[in-house]
Amino acid sequence: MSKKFNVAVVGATGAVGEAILSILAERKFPVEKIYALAGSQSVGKKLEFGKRWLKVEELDEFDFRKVEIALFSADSSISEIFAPKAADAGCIVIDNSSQFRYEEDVPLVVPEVNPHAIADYKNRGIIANPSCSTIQMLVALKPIHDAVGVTRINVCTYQAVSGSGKEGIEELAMQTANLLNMKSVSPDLYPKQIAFNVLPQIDAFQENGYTREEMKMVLETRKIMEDDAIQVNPTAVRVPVFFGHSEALHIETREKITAEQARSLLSQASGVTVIDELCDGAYPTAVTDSVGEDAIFVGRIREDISHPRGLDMWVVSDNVRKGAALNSVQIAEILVKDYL
Ligand code: 3JN
Repeated sequence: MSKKFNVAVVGATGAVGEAILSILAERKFPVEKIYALAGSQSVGKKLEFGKRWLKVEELDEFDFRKVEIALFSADSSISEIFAPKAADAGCIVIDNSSQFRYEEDVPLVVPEVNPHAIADYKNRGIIANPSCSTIQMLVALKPIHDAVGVTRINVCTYQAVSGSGKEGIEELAMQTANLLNMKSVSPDLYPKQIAFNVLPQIDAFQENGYTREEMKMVLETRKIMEDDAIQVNPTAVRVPVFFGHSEALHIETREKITAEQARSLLSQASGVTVIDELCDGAYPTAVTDSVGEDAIFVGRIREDISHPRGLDMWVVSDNVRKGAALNSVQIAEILVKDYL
C-alpha cells in the first residue's frame, strides 16, 4: 500500500483554504489525517472534506509535529510567524502568501514550468506558491520561451474580486445589489467602487509607480523562468468579475514564432487548453470557460502587426483553483511522489 500523509490546511476557512480541502479530496491526495486550522474566531466551524466534515482547530495551539505537510493560505503576517514554526517541527510548508517568494533559498514553483525546483524544499522546509496572475501567465509562456525565447512581456490583467478572498466577493455582491436597488454605495475593501467599474490598482503603490501586484509579476517571472533577462511590464486591473482572471499578453521573442506555430505548441502543452478560431465567441472567457477547471485557457493568438517578433494572446484561468489551491496541491503531489 502506498504511503499516506498527515496534512494541515492553514487558513482553511478562506476562499483558497476551502478550495484546497475540496481539491485534496477530489484528487484523492494520500491523506492519513487532515487538520483544518484557522484563527480563534473560526474554531468549531465545520468544513467539508470529501464526504466528511472537519472541525476547525486553532492555528495558535496546533502542534505541527503531528503533520508532514502544511498547506498555508493565510495572510503573509501569519505565514511569517507560523511557516518557520511548522518547518522547525519537521513539516514541509507550501505557502500561498508572498512572504517567502523572493527569498533565494525558497523554491517558487509552477509545476508545469519548474517542477525541479521543488527539490530545494530541503533548504528551509518551505516551498512558495506564486501569485495567481503570474501562474497563468507562465503556464502559457513556458512552451514559447523554451522554443524561441521570450525577451519581453507586456501584460494587462483583468482580475476577479475573489483574488481578495471572501471579502472581495462580498464587496462586489453588496455594491451590485445596492446599485441595482437605486441605493448608494461607498467603497470599503477597494479604494473605489468596484461594481460596474474597473480599477487600475491591485495592492499598494510602490515608489516606481507600479503596484505591488505588478512588481510580483516581474520578480516571480524571472525567478520561476530562471532568467533574469526577461523584461516584464505589467498593468494589474481589478474588474467586477467574481471568479476567473483574464490577461492580455503582448510578448517579444528572440526568434520569430508564427501564430500557427504558437497555437500548435500550446495545444500540446501540459495544463493548457487552446480555444482559438476566427469566428464569433471562439475564444475562452474567465467566467464561461475557466471556472472550476484545472487548465488555463488561451485564445486570440496572433502575430503583433507592430513588431516583427511580437505575439499576442489572451489567457484566462480560475484564479482560486489553478491560481492558488490547485497549484499548491500539484506541488504537494510531486513532493510526495518524488521526494518523500
Ligand atoms: O488580488 C488578487 O487577485 C491576488 C491577490 C493576492 C494576494 C492578496 C493579498 C496578499 C497576495 C498574494 O498572493 O500575493 C497577498 C500576499 O501574500 O502578499
